[in-house]
Amino acid sequence: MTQIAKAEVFVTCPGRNFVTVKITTGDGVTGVGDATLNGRELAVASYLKDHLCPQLIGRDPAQIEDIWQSFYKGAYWRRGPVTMTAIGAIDMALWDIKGKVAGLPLYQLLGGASRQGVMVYCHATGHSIDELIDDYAKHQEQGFKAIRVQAQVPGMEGSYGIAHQPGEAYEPAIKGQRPDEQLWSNEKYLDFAPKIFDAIRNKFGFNEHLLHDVHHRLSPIEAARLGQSIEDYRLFWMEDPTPAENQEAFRLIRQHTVTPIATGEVLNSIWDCKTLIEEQLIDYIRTTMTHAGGITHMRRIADFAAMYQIRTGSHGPSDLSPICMGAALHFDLWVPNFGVQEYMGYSEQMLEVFPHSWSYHNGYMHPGEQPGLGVEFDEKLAAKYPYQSALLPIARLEDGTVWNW
Ligand code: GCO
Ligand code: MG
Repeated sequence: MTQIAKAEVFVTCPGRNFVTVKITTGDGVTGVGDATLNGRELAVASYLKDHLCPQLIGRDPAQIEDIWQSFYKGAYWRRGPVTMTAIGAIDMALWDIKGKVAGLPLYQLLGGASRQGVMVYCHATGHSIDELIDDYAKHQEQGFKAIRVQAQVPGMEGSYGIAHQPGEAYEPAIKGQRPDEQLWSNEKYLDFAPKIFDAIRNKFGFNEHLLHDVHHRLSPIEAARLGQSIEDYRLFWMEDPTPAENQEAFRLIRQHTVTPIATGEVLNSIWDCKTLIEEQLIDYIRTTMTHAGGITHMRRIADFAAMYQIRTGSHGPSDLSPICMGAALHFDLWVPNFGVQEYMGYSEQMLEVFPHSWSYHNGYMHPGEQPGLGVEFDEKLAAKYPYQSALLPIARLEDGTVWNW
């Protein structure tokens, strides 16, 4: 294989912004990686264009580990979402190249399939519990074995995870230069949340795995109370019950409830989840390829988690590009301690820009047999959709205090 000849960065907005890295070798093999950091896309694009891509030219694309280590240690300023997303995208693109050169899909390079398919969870949402029930039924018909449920807290239009219009896909980033501000109350949420699970289990029984995202909004003691109050509904997980910057905060939740806990979508390195894993404070680790340093670093996190019987449950929102989804499905098919994979889906417009080989059947996905990641990037089509500024919202409590969104 020849050296790296080109490393390019593309920002495109086929309905939402995606950042893509494309690496080309001297003999014309290409690899792609996802570098999308929702609401902060251009910061990663600049980190890549201005700092990492020039250093790649002339390097041996086969040296994935050495390139990873030199970008991580060589920056001196380690970790953080911008740095780790940039490194993650390059890492994915290099694995893509390695797969194409070897003529093997990524999961074969990692060690082969550990299962026949990847169980994915979808999102059911509603402005009311009745609307949620209808949406749940639709997803059940599509064969999903695991369903995340979110419903709007009465009077709180800013409830996390609710589609703007019934039947529409949920999209948190809002176009514009200033973030949208949304009203929130922990007390009202705590009062309402158990009613969601009660309604769903009463209507549909215990056939599907039930998931729920608290989206970092509770204090540890509130989260402990929520976890305890919903134990009988046997959730697959309660996600991000409290912010995880302070990993020790999860001790308190753990002491009080057997509701399983998932966290990690905003964490970027093995260090960010060290205590959570070592003290078995969580059951599922949600780090992703894109935001946690690519395949090379995710493999390290998953192996570390396996020692403590913690399983993977990677973040898979539509604000990570189909390239990340492809990489994640290969990883999930291989990783021994797999739990579940989030799959929010994409619009037709988005999928046209990223032709892919993965498939969905009856609750399970498969990455396909194409060499590498099995996802391509249509540069020409992408150029028709220029970047549009869009930001994630801010949550405020009823007295105006800024809260965790
Ligand atoms: C999830 C997430 C997302 C995030 C989004 C932010 O569990 O899917 O919480 O919906 O809010 O990725 O950009
Ligand atoms: Mg989440």
